[in-house]
Amino acid sequence: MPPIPTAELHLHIEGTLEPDLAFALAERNGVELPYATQEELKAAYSFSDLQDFLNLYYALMTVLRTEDDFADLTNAYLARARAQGVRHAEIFFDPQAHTARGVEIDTVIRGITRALDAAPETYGITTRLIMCFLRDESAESALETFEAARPHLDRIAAVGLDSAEVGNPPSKFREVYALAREAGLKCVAHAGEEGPPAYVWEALDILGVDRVDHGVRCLEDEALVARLVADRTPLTVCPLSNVRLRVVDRLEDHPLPAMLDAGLLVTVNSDDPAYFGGYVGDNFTAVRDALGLDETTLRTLARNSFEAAFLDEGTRAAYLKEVEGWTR
Ligand code: ES4
Ligand code: ZN
Repeated sequence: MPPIPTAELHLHIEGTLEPDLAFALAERNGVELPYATQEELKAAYSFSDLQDFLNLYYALMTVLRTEDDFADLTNAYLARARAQGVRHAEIFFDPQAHTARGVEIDTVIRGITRALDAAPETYGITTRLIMCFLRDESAESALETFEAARPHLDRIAAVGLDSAEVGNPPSKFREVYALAREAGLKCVAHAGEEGPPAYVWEALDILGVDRVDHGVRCLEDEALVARLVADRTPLTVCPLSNVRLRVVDRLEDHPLPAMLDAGLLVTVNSDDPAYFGGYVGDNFTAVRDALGLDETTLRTLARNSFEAAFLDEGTRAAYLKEVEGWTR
């Protein structure tokens, strides 16, 4: 059975760092990891919440130091994504997680874009790059990061907001989002993962986001659901992530069917696939099996991903045709 063609819209490139590549890069760069073996590292992949995961995520990415490292990481993701049906990927990166430890933003962007530039030919995948601000860092740091990225804005499609949500509402980043919009960038933000519906309202009304990342907690607020449906604001849902970070207890309890029933423009994505047990095709298979989704629903989810993508209309139409042509 060929995988269903999809666009992946919620994917942290640092979250694709698999244990084998992490150890290889640690060796190559002379970085000491606090784990002796891959088995010892893998034992740390049981998370109690978002912060618990973020601690490992930031610790492991210290092996990423050179332009080649970022290109290798990105190529490894693209190869796996292609095997799982991804035709278009909109990829987050966290510049502050690298600049804070002395890796220049130019190094990060050059490495990632080297792989992305070759991706249509090498993997048959089109891409966009989304620069995220760490919401647990200051608003000033986000502004500095945006200015440091200015020479590269032609390579950046959108800005996003990630890291520890609770206590760091979208309103904190009003200014940098205004600058991003002035510069012609699209805007997205993580909201309503661990944080309350009020954070989703702020992302919409204060940041003016074009998509909401996660957003699963919107279901707690009827008026918010009505707003998201009326505006057709896409939500990039990450089912396996939600289970691993204990946003939901079990995949069988995931609100994805309720979100679809409410008329929300929902997509399925992998978030940090090296940490959460699967890439986008694995997420599709898991929700199909746990939630009993039929072929029509899977096709709707795939169609939604291309509707929600930052694509020109010709390319979008071509991808939608691929979805209609897919047979299990
Ligand atoms: C993230 Cl799952 C998740 N949530 C918020 N920030 C993140 N950064 C990487 N993965
Ligand atoms: Zn995420």
